[in-house]
Amino acid sequence: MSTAIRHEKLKAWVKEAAEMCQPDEIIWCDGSKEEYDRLMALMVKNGSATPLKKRPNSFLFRSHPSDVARVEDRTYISTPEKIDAGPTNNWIDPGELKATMKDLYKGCMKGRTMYVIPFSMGPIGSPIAKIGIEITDSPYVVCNMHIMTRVGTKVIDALSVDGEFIPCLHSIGAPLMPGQEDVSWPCAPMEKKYISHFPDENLIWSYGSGYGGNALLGKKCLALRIASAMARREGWMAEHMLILRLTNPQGKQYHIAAAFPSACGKTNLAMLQPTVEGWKCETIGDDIAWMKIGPDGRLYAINPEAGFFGVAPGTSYESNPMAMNTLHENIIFTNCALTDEGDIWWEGMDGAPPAHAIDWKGRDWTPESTEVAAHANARFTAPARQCPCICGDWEKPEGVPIDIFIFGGRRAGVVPLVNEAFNWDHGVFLGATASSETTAANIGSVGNLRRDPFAMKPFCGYNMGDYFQHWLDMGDKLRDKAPRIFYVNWFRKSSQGKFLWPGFGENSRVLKWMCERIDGRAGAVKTAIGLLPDNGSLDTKGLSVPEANMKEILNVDTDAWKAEVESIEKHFSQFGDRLPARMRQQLEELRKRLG
Ligand code: SAT
Ligand code: MN
Repeated sequence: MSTAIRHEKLKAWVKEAAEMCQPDEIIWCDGSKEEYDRLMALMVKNGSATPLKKRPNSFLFRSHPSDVARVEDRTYISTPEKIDAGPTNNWIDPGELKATMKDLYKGCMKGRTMYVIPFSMGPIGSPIAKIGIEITDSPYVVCNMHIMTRVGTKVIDALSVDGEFIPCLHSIGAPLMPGQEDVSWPCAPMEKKYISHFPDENLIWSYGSGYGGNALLGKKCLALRIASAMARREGWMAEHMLILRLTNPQGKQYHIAAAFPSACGKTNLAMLQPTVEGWKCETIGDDIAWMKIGPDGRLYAINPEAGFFGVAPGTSYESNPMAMNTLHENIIFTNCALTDEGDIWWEGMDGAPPAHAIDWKGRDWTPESTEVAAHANARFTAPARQCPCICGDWEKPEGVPIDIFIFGGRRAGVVPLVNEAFNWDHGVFLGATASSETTAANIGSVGNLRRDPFAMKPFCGYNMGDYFQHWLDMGDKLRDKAPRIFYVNWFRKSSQGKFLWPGFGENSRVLKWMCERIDGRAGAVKTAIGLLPDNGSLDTKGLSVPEANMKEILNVDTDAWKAEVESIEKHFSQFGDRLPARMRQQLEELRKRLG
């Protein structure tokens, strides 16, 4: 394939990387099935992949116990000025960071193969799509990229001789010396891991980790951190959002884009099976939305990815039957447990746990074991086209017109099931103040409350204060064509610590209310925090939630919200003069409404 490359800049970049990393060999990936099969066979042979007897063409990987999730405190936004990375990002001066990383990259691929992966985020040829080239020394990354993005010769053709591409350099940081035996998941120690972004140059350098968002650079690094900075410069949006299509019994379609932090159920919501009669849901994306204003002035969204990198534990026929039915074949599983029958297993799967399994660390496991069998951030990598409810238009180059934005998080208290923003600025305020209890998707403690604006805290490639302003600017451009904005919390608990809302398919009731709000058919009461469903406008027919619980999940506790205002004030103060005046004004108005 290398003979076909006529893009001088690309060739020069690959040559430069090869001189620095010194691989034994360079392979240009063509994205073919043959390539995928060959690399998988290689990884089965060297012991890093286990083929699953029960699932055709599916494989289990076990990562190094230290390399199990995104490493936010090793992730950098390296802008010339620190202030442009903002208070929510780690920053190192680009000159210094590049010098440090060049030292690490020097000879880092010795004894290994360098793979050059041309990939497209978004359908090739879509006006919203972008091309990236990932260089990696991990065949696991190549196979995951095959599923998660559109890889191959077509991308090289689309680039032609001088097309724009985003260079993404990745190394696991584990050179192999002559005679040295390889391990099944090579990676570098934590203090040598760097996930670095140079947004001014559209450049990504990742070192030391082979896991998920640290290594599959098309996903969080390109499609969110670099793309968010590009989107601001170019007047579009790159968001941490699922995209779904809801169709009502009359056949009217609504497109919803929803932002939740990692591991808060985006994949479940994206594949929702409505319990309300006559409504239908189809999936367009489960993690990332790229949106541009179309010729008609509306906001159009594409899913830049081609697969799902979903959290495995908790996924079941009960919680997400569509995901379960996506996973029968052609799947990469990482850090799940292995059953004696040659299938995978994880906590929260339907039915009884296996009597014996091999856990994610490769040890014997039984239900009596004190540790979990699958890591809490165990993942499946699945082709989106295999999802039974994938929308026929999921690859439409121009995207789908968004009617509704939803923000949310995981909050045991205070935040009601649903509320609607009074207007765009208020909606941006709801996004800017979104909060959630932390999950296992990032390394760190679980269950702490953190403000995660627009679920973008770990993914915004520039100053978050400027990002709020970008949202306001987009609203100014969209005006009456702007999507309506809602905030949800599926995770509110009773004083006994029980979830008040059943969630999953029943969330369709809340989505239905939103659609009916748009159509002017559902009522709402004005509260201090937003518009809540009025008596009877939320469809609870056939729902077995006690009246008292319904009351509690829709309750707005003024005192609790006054405390929330203080916490928002503190959250906002970190942005200094980069906080848009319109956001400060929203906070003042909330304070006034609370009395
Ligand atoms: O590891 S990923 O960043 O790809 C998944 C996630 O955190 O959402
Ligand atoms: Mn995500």
